[in-house]
Amino acid sequence: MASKVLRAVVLGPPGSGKGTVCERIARSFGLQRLSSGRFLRESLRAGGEVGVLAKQYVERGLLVPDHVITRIVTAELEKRQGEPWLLDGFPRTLGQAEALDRICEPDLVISLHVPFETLKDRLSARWVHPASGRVYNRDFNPPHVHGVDDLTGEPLVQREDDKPEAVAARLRKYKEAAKPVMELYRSRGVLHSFSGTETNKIWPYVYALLCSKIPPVHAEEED
Ligand code: G5P
Ligand code: MG
Repeated sequence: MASKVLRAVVLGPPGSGKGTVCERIARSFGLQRLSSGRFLRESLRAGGEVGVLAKQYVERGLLVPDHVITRIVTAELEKRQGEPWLLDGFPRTLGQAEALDRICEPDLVISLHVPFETLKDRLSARWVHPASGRVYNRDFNPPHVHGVDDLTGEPLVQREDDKPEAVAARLRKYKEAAKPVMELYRSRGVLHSFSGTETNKIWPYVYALLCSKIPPVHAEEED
């Protein structure tokens, strides 16, 4: 099979499993995962101009303004011209999708649909270690000791925006912003949607779709 440079996007609301699915795709197909959330967290830690601008939004779980996130992500993509990539969590608005098109139109868009109640439960079960950004989940990947970071032994906290009332508002806002993005990709015929309450059940379908586009570098792993 002729090797194809694949540029793929994984979309989905907060807590839908984008990070988990992207990790598996990256491992199985050797694609480079580019996470907008991770770039933002790195900018926050670096404390430069962009980090200061983004901080107030990220801490509250609000969408960072388009011009800020677009600047960060397009700079990363420009470094990788001609290479395959996998975008995790970008674009989330029509403005971002248009900015991405100016660099490269994605070949494949994976959209994760998880019921609202499941997302609410998942996010309100999330606990973080503020100093490192390590994320735990009470049910899916709990810390070794309840309420305590595995590596440092420091206490875990719940983000303000992961409390149930705040989660509902975040999910509503996500949906409004994402709708025109989905419509754009659907109209181009590149959108593939996957629904379910468990990442482990969605994964085999995502894997099969990717296999129809590029050869895997590692056989499917169970985890
Ligand atoms: P992020 O970092 O992109 P979110 O809020 O969109 O953050 P998050 O939390 O990273 O999304 P995810 O990647 O969709 O979620 O999901 P995940 O991390 O794989 O899984 C979520 C949790 O559920 C984990 O604890 C995981 O272990 C668990 N889990 C996964 N699957 C299952 C399952 O099957 N069962 C169970 N029980 N648990 C499971 O963005 C962070 C912030 O940056 C800004 C925003 O402020 C955003 O809030 N930002 C942007 N702003 C504007 N535009 C953009 N494009 C932006 N990108 C980021
Ligand atoms: Mg994520």
